Amino acid sequence: MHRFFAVTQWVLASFLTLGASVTADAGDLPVAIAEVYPADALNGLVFGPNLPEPLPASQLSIFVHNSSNQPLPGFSVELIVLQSGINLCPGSVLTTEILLTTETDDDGWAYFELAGGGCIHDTNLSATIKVNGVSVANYDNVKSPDFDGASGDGRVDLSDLVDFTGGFLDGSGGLCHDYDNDGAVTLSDLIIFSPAFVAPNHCP
Ligand SMILES: [Ca+2]
Ligand SMILES: [Ca+2]
Repeated sequence: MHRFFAVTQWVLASFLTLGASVTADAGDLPVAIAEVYPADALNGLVFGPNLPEPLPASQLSIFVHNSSNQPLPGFSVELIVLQSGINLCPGSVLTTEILLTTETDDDGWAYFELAGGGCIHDTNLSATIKVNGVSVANYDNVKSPDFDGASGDGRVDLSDLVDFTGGFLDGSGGLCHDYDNDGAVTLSDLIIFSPAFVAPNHCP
């Protein structure tokens, strides 16, 4: 498995070069455009147990700017994730939905760490990002290497490997480990799973 760790960095770096833009009507405020890395390239969010180190794919970076590509500092940024199917690491806020809030910095960037496991596959509005209360991005997929076919239990171990391998080899594991949501569990997904399994990643 270690050979795949070496190529993790360049693949995730390539994800970070990609991004999509979604515009929104923000009333009297400038129209905010959000570029979300790596979620836009993956067409979904990736959670991961955050120890010993957060997975790169679980570190969400959001660039908020106007139509002239000028950053919009001081804008509130919210991340809302349907709780059903996702198990957060201890210490995260648990309500009827997962809600994280922060504010763009002087350069227009906001950051979230997605600590947890589970799977929401192909479900409308699984996750929403709002800037100053206006929806700027929606995703139908929220996934994690910590998923054993039933749920996430806060650590990436053999039970998760079994489910991943089922999807990778013959599709029997379903698409919960299809982190880039291209319809199959392939090498690009193994590159995200492998370092989480090798570490192994776990919740506090
Ligand atoms: Ca697990
Ligand atoms: Ca895939």
